[in-house]
Amino acid sequence: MSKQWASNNNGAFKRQVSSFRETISKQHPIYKPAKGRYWLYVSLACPWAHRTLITRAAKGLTSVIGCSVVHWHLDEKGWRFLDMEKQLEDKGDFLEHWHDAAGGIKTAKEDASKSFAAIKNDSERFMVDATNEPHYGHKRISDLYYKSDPQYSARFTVPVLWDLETQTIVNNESSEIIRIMNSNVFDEFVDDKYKEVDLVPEHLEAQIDDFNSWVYDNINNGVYKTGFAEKAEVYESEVSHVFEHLNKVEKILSDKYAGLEAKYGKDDRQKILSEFFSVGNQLTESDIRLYTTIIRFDPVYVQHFKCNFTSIRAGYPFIHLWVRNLYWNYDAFRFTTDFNHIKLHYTRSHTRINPLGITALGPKPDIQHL
Ligand SMILES: N[C@@H](CCC(=O)N[C@@H](CS)C(=O)NCC(=O)O)C(=O)O
Repeated sequence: MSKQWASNNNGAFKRQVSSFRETISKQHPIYKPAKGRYWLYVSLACPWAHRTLITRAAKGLTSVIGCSVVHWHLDEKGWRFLDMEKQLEDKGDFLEHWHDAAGGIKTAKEDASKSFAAIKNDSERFMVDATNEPHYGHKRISDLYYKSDPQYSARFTVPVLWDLETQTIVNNESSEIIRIMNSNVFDEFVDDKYKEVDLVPEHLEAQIDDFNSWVYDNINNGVYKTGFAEKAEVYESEVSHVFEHLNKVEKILSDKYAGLEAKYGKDDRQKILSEFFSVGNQLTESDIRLYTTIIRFDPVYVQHFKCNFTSIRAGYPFIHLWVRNLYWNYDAFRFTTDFNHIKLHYTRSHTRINPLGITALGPKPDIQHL
């Protein structure tokens, strides 16, 4: 059985370092800002890729930087796109789903929400929940890595920010891609209202960096270190770190809420929520980076990664309010969150953790209303 992560002999999970680290700017000798020149390749399941999708939407870049989505199932060769040729050969399946989707009679997505048993785990199934690769007809994310660097020998991760002009990867590190998107280099191509959006304002930058750094190690990557631990002692120590740091976030958000109640009065919930963010009183990159883990926590990490001291909804009222506020009140969050991709990816791809590939149906609902 193939292993989808690297671990050292202490049984601890180690995330690889990203290899393509360029930026985009007017001064850059190669990568200049332009509309339609760059393309983002993502998985809707992946929390790191999800950061880039939220930032792209929040900064109004959806018509400046195009996007392709891989299928939720990660196999031993990595992420794959919708394979149009294969689907055409496999006529029955293709036509059935094509008509469903086009005619709106019954989409595979609706099937999935009723029963995950309707979704097969083989790589041949019709991939309704992926896009094709529109520029080169590539079948896999690995094709992009090899096109960029024929000697590439590390993992084929998403997100990938691609340059259509030089046909190379600009950057495959989400923390840097979101800084590029926030840097205003694309301002001339977006509506005025988006030029005002600054997810890393100068006066909060130090606080954002500090928050991000402990959240990354103990929460974002912490859940992976917990779930991919290969020894009980490693698991037990990592899961404790996760919950210690969720407690820390809960305290920050509960203090923040108390301050906002004092400022606006207990009853002005709308005003309170308009400033209820993790750092400062505005939406920042820290909210985006924390959100992509918290939104996956109850549906996946509690059972699949055994992060089960409690759930967000049962144990963390302020984190729960914060995540629902982002999900229900901000399109950039809600429209980039796909619970089917999220649940199916983890439970059907990590065969060492979940060999039978049965996807837990709960919790119901995936996210509660505000
Ligand atoms: N440092 C990267 C990490 C990205 C990453 O680990 N992506 C995972 C998905 S959640 C991936 O593509 N894994 C594919 C593989 O390892 O084969 C970033 O933040 O951009």
